[in-house]
Amino acid sequence: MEETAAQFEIPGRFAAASSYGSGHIHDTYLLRFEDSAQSARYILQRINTQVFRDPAALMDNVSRVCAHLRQSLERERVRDPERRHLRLVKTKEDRTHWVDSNAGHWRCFHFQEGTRSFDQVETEHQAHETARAFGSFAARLADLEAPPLHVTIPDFHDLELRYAALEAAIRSDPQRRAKSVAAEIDQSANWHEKLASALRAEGAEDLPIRIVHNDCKINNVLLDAETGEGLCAIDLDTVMAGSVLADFGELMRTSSSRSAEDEAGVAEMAIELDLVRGVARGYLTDMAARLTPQECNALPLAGSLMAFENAVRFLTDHLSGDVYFRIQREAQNLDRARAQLRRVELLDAERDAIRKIIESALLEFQTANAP
Ligand code: ADP
Ligand code: GN1
Ligand code: MG
Repeated sequence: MEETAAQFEIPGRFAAASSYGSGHIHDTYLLRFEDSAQSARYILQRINTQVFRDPAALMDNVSRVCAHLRQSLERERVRDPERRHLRLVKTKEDRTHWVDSNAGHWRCFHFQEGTRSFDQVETEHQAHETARAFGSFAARLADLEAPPLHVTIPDFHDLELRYAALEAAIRSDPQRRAKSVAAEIDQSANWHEKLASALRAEGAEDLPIRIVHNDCKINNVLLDAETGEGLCAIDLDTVMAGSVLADFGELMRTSSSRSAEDEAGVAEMAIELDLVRGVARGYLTDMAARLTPQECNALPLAGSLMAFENAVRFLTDHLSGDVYFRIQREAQNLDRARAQLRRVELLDAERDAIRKIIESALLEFQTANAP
């Protein structure tokens, strides 16, 4: 680790490195460097190149997004701009990343001190601040200058392709697990049909394409450790053209229930409307004025859609032998899939209540931000 860290433009001497965080994709390490006066921390990541096939394009996106956010925050004289965007540490050769002799691709960020990320939502304030940070992020990127961002993962939120991948995994069944998850496969088929017709009914199939984060789960945001203020959207690898439903839906999926992503006790799981209000009011603070009527109309479906998409992906990975999402224990991807299927059911059952909350937040912020 010391040799890798030495490739980056970090002052002082290497003091320590340890594994960090609970992301499912990259290998993330926390570094500490010291000099006689002080110590400073950094995040060092080995990029998952199975998932991101073109790491140079990926890093081009990340570096442009970071620079654009910095300019936007500085132009508007927002307080503490450096706490509100990821800051890349370049290599000693002024590159965005370093490639080791085993073709490992490494990058480094300043550690955002005085912040915290959560794997699970606890309060309405957290839901609000998480969503507020992602809404502000999307609003600031709306005027990103050309060229378009690279597509880092093709068809990332194409639900039909995700579902086709599940069907292929069921057919090939390399781990012989399909029989034991027949109930989850059946549920998935039912939701696939129901949600596809709901999408058509809501006219939500052809929404405008805008720059979105594409991975707005709760632990991809840093909140102020003292005040809980939403500061910094992180995990910028999937920032690219997409639909508002991906971001709003992922926020609803991860921040509308006080339960873990792999919650085993699904019977006790609940969607809580105070959290739904937090997500809606937080996200729409900066985004309400930008959304078309068609997008607004589709928002109440977004949570069920993203819960279903993640259920399908987790179940596919369980059947495939856990090759995509990192697991800490046997059958964790199955527990994740079950918990997401339960969220689909709960979010779908609350769709009318969710719509009312969204409508009231739209009214609040469209009025507040009217010219
Ligand atoms: P993954 O794609 O594997 O989820 P992330 O980029 O989300 O990787 O990083 C994993 C975790 O590391 C995050 O959830 C967060 O807790 C922490 N983290 C990442 N970057 C920073 C940073 N610059 N400052 C503080 N914590 C960070
Ligand atoms: C992954 O990278 P991470 O852990 O923040 C995944 C998301 C999933 C999420 C489910 C690039 O997010 O799409 O929704 O796990 N990221 C990628 O927890 O596939
Ligand atoms: Mg992450």
